[in-house]
Amino acid sequence: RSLSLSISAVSQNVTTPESQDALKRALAKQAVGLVKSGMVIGLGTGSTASLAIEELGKLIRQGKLKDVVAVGANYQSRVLARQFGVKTVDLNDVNNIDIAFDGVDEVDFNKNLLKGGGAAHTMQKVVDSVAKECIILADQSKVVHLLGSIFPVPVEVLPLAISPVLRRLVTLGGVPEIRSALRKDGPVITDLGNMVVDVRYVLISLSIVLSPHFPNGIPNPAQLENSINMIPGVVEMRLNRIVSGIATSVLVAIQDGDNV
Ligand code: ABF
Repeated sequence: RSLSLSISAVSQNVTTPESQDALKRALAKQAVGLVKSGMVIGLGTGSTASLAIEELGKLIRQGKLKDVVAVGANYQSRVLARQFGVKTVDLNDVNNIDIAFDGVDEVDFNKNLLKGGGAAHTMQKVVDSVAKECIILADQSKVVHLLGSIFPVPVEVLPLAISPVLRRLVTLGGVPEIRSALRKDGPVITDLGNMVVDVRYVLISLSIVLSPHFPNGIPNPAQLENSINMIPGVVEMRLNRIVSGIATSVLVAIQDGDNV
């Protein structure tokens, strides 16, 4: 199994669930190997970031790392950190974060990120943006030419503003859908008390039928991010998951023999 420090070619999307788990574990170990004693670490969410928290805990328990504290981006990462013996502090208690680790749903070749599958993207973006170095952990299935190829764009919205925001998202060419809880008995509510709207761009998809050469996805993520963030009721610009310009490096795990 090999690890690459940069994105250099095309994802083949051939990862099986078992090999994907192994790639995530390899990413977690590689990332945690960068931590030094005394550092403040930012902890993201999702299965890959969770493995990094577990691996960080192992090094601390083995005495290989001392005086490391961590800032969790949400309840899940803070609970996991305690479970694995990583001391947590509040973001407001530290002056800076040395390294933040975070997962991703899609990453393009310009390090644009599509995040928010776990509805924790708001604080993830704050924590990632405070860090001197933000390392995004991506197995090869996450690499795309254009963001939005697979996942919709999540937008965190003030509950009392949900209807006008939905209308504005439609005028921007999207097909918005309020994210429901698993058992469909209500909307997903974020750690911050807001709702999440997942937006698909059907016109872009339809254009594939009309012209097979038209790219599938969002051609200009930064522009779309800005447009969405201008909508009153979208919880400021850090609440959608297209996080342009934050990742300082992307670790991509590649299965031996695959071309990514
Ligand atoms: C978080 O976890 C989210 O922003 C993203 O949606 C997800 C990544 O998933 P995983 O690491 O479980 O594949 O980082």
